[in-house]
Amino acid sequence: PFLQNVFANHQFLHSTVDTQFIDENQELFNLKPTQNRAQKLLHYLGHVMVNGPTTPIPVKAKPSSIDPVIPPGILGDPPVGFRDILLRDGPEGFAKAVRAHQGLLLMDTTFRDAHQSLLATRVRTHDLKMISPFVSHNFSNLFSLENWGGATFDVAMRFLSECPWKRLQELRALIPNVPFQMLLRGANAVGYTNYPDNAVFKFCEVAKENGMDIFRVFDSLNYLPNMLLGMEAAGAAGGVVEAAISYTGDVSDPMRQKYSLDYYVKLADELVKAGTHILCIKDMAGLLKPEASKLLIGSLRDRFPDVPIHVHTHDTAGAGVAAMLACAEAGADVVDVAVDSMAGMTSQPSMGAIVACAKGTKLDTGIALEKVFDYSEYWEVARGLYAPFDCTATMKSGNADVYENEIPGGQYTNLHFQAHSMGLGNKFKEVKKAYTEANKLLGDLIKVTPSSKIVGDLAQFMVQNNLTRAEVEERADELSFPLSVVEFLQGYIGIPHGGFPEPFRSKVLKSLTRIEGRPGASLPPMDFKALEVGLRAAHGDEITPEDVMSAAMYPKVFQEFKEFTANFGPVDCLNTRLFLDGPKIAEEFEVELERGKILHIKALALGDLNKAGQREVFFELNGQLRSVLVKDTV
Ligand code: 3PY
Ligand code: ZN
Repeated sequence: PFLQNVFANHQFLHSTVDTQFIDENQELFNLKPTQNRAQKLLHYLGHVMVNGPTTPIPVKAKPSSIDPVIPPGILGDPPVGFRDILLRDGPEGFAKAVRAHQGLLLMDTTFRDAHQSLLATRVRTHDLKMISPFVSHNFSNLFSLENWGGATFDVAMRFLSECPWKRLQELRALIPNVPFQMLLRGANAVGYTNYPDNAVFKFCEVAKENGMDIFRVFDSLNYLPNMLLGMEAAGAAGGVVEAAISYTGDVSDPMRQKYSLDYYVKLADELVKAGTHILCIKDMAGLLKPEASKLLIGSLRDRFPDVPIHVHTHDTAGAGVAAMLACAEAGADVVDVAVDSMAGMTSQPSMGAIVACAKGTKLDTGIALEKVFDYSEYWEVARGLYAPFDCTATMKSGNADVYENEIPGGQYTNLHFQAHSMGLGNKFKEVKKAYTEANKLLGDLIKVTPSSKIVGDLAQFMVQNNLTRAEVEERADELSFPLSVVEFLQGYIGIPHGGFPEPFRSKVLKSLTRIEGRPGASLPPMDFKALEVGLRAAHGDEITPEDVMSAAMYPKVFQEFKEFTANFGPVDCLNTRLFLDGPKIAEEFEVELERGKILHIKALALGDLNKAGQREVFFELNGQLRSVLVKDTV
């Protein structure tokens, strides 16, 4: 299968050539990258065998040795789903159909938020693809499948060395009937900072072209100008706009007045006025209690009889199922769940529990429980492959203390990991307490990416420097705060509800500039053409419009990802155990580079350390002996 090139030329390999050889044999230097993808993958596998995983591993655990099995039930074409309605009737028609639907609809978060919350966002395209035909055939009545956006974009490139766009394209091909949903951080798109407006618009356009359907748009401060920008961008791309109000506080507690029922209803008015197709309550920390659900969703239902309402929550305290059932009772059209084995704790409430509880009632989901069991079994085993990232290694349960600290699901898990790695048993309690205090210091914020990170950074700063809230307030003009905190106070992510905390802000900023209004409005537009030219110069001509967007969002991460793949090839083709752990000696396996192009590989031996600190790793590749030299860095 390999074309003749210099690497297969006897004369060249034995160094009996001079530069004239190049002139006389130009065709041998036609090196298409595809020709050595196999060799690059061997290099990767050798590297992992010698040095361990290339991605940081938070837990000392090995991927399980059991492979997930695809359940039966994938015959013929998949049934018609809500995406067929969307393609036929457009976003408005789709919204009408959702509103008219009898029974409760579900969004499945297993492909995004569930693993972002439980497995450090590490689930790879390989394992998503395996189960995708089953989802398409057996969950055709889902409202949507959340499979993109949030932290997945960054993590795919940074830690999994795979292209987030390729993930979207491949899943789209396998699931044509269920709408795909993504989380768009408003003017922050899929990043942590504000981007120029044209970058947000272009991002949505390319996402829609690659198969994205529904854009859940939020802003981490519920700052309306940022939200409107994101909504406009998603709408202009032709997507379904789902404006999401981030929920904090407790509308059922008369003592909590800052984020009152009135606050949420007024914000919803603005979003409906701006033409959102769907209205979402995004309860990122899992604070929405059943009583609050009745009040909030009941009010929104009465006020907007024609607008579909979608509710997102996390099960951190353990009340997620009760809350989502209360939301549905109060008139929500769609609630978010994750399949059972990927549900609970800081993830979403369990799909199986909701399907079972709604069965036979007016909220019946129409989803077959047996199919949920099969789906759950797949993920239970697949989850074992991600043992090095599983929060249950250290976190044994959810905790109702979230009603006090209000830490969003994904961040709760991250902070737990971090506190645990500091080696002190009670550190997490201290961090959570500091988080509560830091939030108060900053004026009681909505806390979700990126505002949650700012509160977390301040909390960590307080723990590290042993500072109380009163001390921080008193010494605000002399402390050197984390950059994220300073920039927040400067107005870099927008303006919080109720304004910035004073005199704290003035004491910290002194003469530093303050941004007025929407931060993105003062950023110059991004020059995509110049960006593309630069990328071609750096990485060759195979730069796609999707690559340009990756670089626009994460320039450094994209560059490192390209360098990694230039060295190690398409590692997304490897199964997860091989990716994380490499093969065992004498193990034989197959790698599908692309449809029908399969490599047969056997790991043969690991050589001794040579004088240059390297080891030779021997493989059999499609029946031929190959070896790679790997620097031993352990
Ligand atoms: C994200 O922004 O990634 C979130 O999941 C917020 O809930
Ligand atoms: Zn979430």
